[in-house]
Amino acid sequence: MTMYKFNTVAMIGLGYIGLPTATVLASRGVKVIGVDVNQHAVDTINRGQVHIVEPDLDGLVHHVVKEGNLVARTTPQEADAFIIAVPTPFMDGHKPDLSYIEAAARAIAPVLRQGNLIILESTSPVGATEQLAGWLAEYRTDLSFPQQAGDAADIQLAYCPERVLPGHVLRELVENDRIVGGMTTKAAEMAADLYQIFVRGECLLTDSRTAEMAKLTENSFRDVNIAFANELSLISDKLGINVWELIELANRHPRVNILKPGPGVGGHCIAVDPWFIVDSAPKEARIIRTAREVNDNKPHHVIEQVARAADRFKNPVIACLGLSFKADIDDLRESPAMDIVADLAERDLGRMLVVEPHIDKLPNKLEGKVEFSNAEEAIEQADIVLLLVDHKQFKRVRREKLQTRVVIDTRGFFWSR
Ligand code: SAJ
Repeated sequence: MTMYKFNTVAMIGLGYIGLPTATVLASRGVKVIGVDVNQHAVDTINRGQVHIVEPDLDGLVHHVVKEGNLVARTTPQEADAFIIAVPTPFMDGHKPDLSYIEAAARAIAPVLRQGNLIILESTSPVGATEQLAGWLAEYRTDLSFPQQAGDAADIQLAYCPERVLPGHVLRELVENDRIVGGMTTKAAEMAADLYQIFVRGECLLTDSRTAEMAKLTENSFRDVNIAFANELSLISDKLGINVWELIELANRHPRVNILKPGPGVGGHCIAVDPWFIVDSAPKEARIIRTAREVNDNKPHHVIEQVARAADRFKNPVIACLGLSFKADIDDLRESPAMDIVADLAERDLGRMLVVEPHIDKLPNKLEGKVEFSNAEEAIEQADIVLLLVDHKQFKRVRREKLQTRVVIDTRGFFWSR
């Protein structure tokens, strides 16, 4: 049974997490004020359109804006609850950069009132929610915060990480279990009531530090496991073993489940979050740090493989299949495939034909350096075929075409028993 009511919620940050969350809340009848410093994003949303790509989001945004339940603005206004979903990149030396959270604190401080709940959703190092509460207490000396008054504080704060998979955000927002970490018990209970407006999964209550660490742990778990697979691919190359066959066989063990090697780990989370743990506990986080290094090194290994293959030809044609950071999406940011292609182009190894079915033209970084092509044409002309992303479109590639070419298959896409 819910105790706390939230009629208006302000979402600070309308990016890949903030906008879908704001939209789903609004679709449940909550009045949502979306806040973003990006005027273009605000204008786009207020027209009922989207500035990011996520399946089915456009239709839902259109609907909630038309109904008047979602309004975007560049500055916050009063609300019952504030959810902060701003970026937390890292700075030099892999140190977390909390400046966007600090800016959000500055922006909401003037409009806070007694009884408010503030939820931090941005992936953050352990202690960030307490830090946020500290900043707010400096700006608003007239209000009390959990570090001063516990459950009786005027303002309550909680940390509730998102864990949705890009490409499945609208479904996972509703279905996934949610970790709700309060700075106080009351904060956790309030936040759980808010999430229960749209979450069908379970809300699991804990404290804010455990919740912060849980988010980092989930992505580090995946990073460490991918690193194990990537390390196996290097060892197998050295020992003349087919890593895909090796993993398939080992995975027949009832308690072994090895992930897939690839050209490296991309995206905005898995390659970043583990560093927040390393930064907080550098001496202790040894496997986590090494996993990051192993995964970051994988693109160099692929580049060396291609360079060695290219040495065997005079002016080879190299077909590169895929640029995005993982299969069946159009997101080229933080993509190892992009880095590999850009590096190979710089080395001038031969003619490079690049295929990415999810975009219409080459990204600026590659413009003029490689040729944009389609899979069939590129493979037809190629001496070397480099498979970087396992897009489903590449399933149509005719295997016999590959037999006369050097194939470097970073995802085991063309391999089968
Ligand atoms: N990858 C491999 N081998 C694998 C699996 C993935 O090389 O076996 C690579 C992918 O190609 C990609 C990268 O890892 O380059 C990351 O892809 P992903 O699909 O594992 O994850 P993301 O970054 O799209 O989303 C992750 C998810 N976290 C976990 O699965 C623990 C998602 O649930 C989080 O919400 C998201 O990070 C986030 O925002 O933190």
